[in-house]
Amino acid sequence: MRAKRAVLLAAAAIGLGAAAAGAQTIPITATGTNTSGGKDMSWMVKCRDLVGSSEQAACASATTFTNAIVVTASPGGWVTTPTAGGASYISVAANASAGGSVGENPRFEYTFRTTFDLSGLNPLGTTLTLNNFWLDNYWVGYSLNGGAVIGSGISPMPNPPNGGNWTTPFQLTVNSGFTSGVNTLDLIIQGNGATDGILVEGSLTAIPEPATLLLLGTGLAGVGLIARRRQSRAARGAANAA
Ligand SMILES: [Ca+2]
Repeated sequence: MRAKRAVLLAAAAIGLGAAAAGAQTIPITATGTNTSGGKDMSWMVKCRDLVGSSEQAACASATTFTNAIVVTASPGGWVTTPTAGGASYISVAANASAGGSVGENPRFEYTFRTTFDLSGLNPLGTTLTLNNFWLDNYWVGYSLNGGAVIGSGISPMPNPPNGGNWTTPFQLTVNSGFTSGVNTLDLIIQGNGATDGILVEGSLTAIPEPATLLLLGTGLAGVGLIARRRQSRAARGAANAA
């Protein structure tokens, strides 16, 4: 009876192990969902004046990375904010404007930054998918862990200036450039200074790193050994009783 239970336990452990060895989903914190006092605690923003003459006030308040501001307005053409999933646009100001409408277009560059943790997971087997990605105005690219800025991987391909990107939901897929532990994702856009921002919903899929799989395998072998020992002990006990 005890041996049977041990075998069942071992089988259950193997089942759990198989589930753990499969792909895991790690959420990217959607923009505007982890907030405090109107600030996004999971997303930072940095703003740069491309013309360089006189930074508008809201851009000047974010020349180094600071918590992004949750946008409370929905300009024409933007997806309703917050979305059904709770996400909102983020920017350098609650009205999404770096300092009102300005003549130069694009005038400002924004780098939005978030982090995610791949501890215990294989960076080589990771895929990042932003399945609901809105931006106003222009796509520049993404950067992982301070690497090169990459403009590809987005679908459909955003329009050049004055193309009305804010009416289109984009999808961004990233398959390489990940590292062990905490990763940094930068999304870089440019805007005209009036209603500039991004809205992001997405997640990562990752598989356990080889070392984790090895540990898991060792653990399973141990469980199997215990089960076998219990089984033979039970068999001896039965023989003695007979
Ligand atoms: Ca704009």
